[in-house]
Amino acid sequence: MRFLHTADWHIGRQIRGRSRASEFEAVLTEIKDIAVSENVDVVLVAGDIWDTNSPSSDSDRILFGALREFVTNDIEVILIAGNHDSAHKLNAVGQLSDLLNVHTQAYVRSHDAGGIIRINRGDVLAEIAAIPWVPDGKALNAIEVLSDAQKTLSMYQDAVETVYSNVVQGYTSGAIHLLVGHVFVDGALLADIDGSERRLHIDIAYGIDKDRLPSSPQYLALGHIHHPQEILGVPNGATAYAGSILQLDFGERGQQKIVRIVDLVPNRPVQQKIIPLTSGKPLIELRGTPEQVLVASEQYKNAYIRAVLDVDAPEAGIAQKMRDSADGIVDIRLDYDRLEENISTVSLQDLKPEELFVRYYQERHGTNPSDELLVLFREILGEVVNIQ
Ligand SMILES: [Mn+2]
Repeated sequence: MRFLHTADWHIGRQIRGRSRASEFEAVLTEIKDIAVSENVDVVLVAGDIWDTNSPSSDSDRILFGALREFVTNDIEVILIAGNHDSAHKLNAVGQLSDLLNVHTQAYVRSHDAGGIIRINRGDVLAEIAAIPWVPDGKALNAIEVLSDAQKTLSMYQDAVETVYSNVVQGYTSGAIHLLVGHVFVDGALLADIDGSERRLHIDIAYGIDKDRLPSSPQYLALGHIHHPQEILGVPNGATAYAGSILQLDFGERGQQKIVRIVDLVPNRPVQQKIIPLTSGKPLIELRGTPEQVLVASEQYKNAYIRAVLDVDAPEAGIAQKMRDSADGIVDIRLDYDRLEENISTVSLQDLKPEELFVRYYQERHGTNPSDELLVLFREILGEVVNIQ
């Protein structure tokens, strides 16, 4: 049986207030085309289907349109809830979509109460342990949450391990054994930009060590981390994040988005391959003076651009000016020498309004306000004082 593993669709996500609806439509069409041409039996969506827990009607239209295409092509779908999704909403969708072989797993269920989704294709049976995001609020009670952070994180990990090992107990012999989950695995790579790797660890985030994942599934199809990657050194040997399907924010710039095609037969190691996705606009960062960035942006007509500007000091209105000059620029950062942070012990009550303003400005922008700005401040302050 052939599976397509994808995750973290985040339908409805915008970038700095701009809609990406047409990109979502394009990439979901691309995924459907891949599934059809690769003769996929089942599409696994490992959570974070929507970007928010109250998605717009337009986001629903995009999702249901994509599901309809899979159904029309006789491809079954499994959707599990991620931390961004409303589990109740996914459960509601499932009441009807189940009839069309679009299976949902909104809540954590034990192996004997629906934790395993069974799919028959021809004479092959696949048993898919479907485990949505385990909400920390459900996994931990109030007393546990009140203990120190390390203890809380370790109790969460125990809870996740218990859930995962419970659900896979439902496997029967002779079937394909798969797991689809939305979970953070310790040490996962968040980003690798300009040679600097960023990894996340379970000493600061709710997650689980890879050694505590179950070994009985032939493949663990994971969602949650947006950087596509295989997790190496896991007990079962085949565990991967599919990653998101568009570069969703500038931390994901440069990432090649993909889907994974996974072939499974009972009791055999998995065969897998990666297919790159080409839809959606790239996210890039350009650095230099405002003029240099504008010139460079000419080459990136089809990208969302973060401009990191070399300036001497913050300049009012520069962000708007840049956005107006080049359509692709959606994010502006200013790069200038910032004052050393000094932790002040002065009580705010002892400061005059102008001193307060200067300190606020220093903290916000890392430099001193210009003389013109101070003149303006005094003028406005004068007016306010007169009103009073
Ligand atoms: Mn996500």
